[in-house]
Amino acid sequence: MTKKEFDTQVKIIFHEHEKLVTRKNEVTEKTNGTFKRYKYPVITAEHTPIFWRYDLNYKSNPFLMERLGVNATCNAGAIEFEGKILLGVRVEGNERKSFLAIAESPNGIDNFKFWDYPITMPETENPDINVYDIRIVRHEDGWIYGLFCTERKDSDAPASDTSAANAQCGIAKTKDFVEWERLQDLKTKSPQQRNVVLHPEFVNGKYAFYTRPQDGFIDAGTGGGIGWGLSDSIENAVVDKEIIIDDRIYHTIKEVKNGLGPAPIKTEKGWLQLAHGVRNTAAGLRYVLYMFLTDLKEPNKVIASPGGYFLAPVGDERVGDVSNVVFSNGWVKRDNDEVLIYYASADTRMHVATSTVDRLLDYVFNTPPDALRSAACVEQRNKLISKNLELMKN
Ligand code: M1P
Repeated sequence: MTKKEFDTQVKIIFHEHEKLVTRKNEVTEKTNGTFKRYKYPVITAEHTPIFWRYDLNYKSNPFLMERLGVNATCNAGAIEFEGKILLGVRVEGNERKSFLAIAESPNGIDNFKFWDYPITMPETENPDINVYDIRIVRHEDGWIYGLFCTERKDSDAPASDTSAANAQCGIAKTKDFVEWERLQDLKTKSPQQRNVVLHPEFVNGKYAFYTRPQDGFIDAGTGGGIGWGLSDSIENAVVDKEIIIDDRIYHTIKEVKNGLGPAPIKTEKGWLQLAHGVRNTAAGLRYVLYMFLTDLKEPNKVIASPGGYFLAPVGDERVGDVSNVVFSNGWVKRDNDEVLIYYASADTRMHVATSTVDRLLDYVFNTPPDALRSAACVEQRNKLISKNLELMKN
């Protein structure tokens, strides 16, 4: 490639990138009344800056190759900050390591642009091998916290097992998303933790954590369920007593495992909670999103629990690195009560769906609970059918 060809090609890739990140998003026409989906993913690997991937120097990269490719952008935490929507995106390089990076949008629907540098997350004395799935929480103590999974090789595993890993909850705090102070990892009695979320308010004067105790890296084992525990400190967070507030249940969408998504949204009627539920199939694990509501004063008490999934992968969302997966760890309630729900599909790309607090409350209160048996489900459906047929007669 001549220098002239190189320069032309550089212009083309920058132009294509700009077109992609400034593309207007559109609501898809089909809606189920609960939320609206959007036509385009809000962030893909191609949204990451060109200068994160290519060496733009002709001398050191005469073929204009991507030197550090990006494989996926998924599982983003979310927050409204200084009038903008920020996503703390899990960016996965071609080498499989994830890192966290802020992408910002004026409206939360499109035009997401990454800040120039990813987050430089400080480490504890025990270096992380992989960090991912940040939950961003503005806490009433005045700090913004990021709780994320820190994964390290399982040092107790036999040498022949090169994939045994240990997952724990890393904690860091920030005021501006640039400077982060790393705190000690959360300590619990469970061998492993993932999907840990900080409750935004003190409970009985303590920091409150939603946890997901598990025995192994993939298998929940005898653990599992969405747990809850309190800690006196956030700098050295310790949850001594962990109770399960939302269990796994046979033959439901959360039969194999579940985990809380983002920090809950406070409403007049309770805390809106978004979580993922996992079941097994012949094609592998299927991850869907579900919702429930917890009590305003006792956020660990479930007061409404609609049956089934809230959002499941459809169309292109079904396919990617880990197919048949949707995962959410970020949503934003705006001042007008609109809720922007960020979810990743197939561990590959980020999407947005929109709803409102009113709709979500209606959803959690008025969607019938899982009746747990086919016959009981038919009974539930027959009630709906006869009510409607009666109405349709007139
Ligand atoms: O691959 C699907 C998801 O698997 C894990 O979720 P969980 O902790 O519930 O098993 C996580 O690794 C998550 O990042 C991933 O999206």
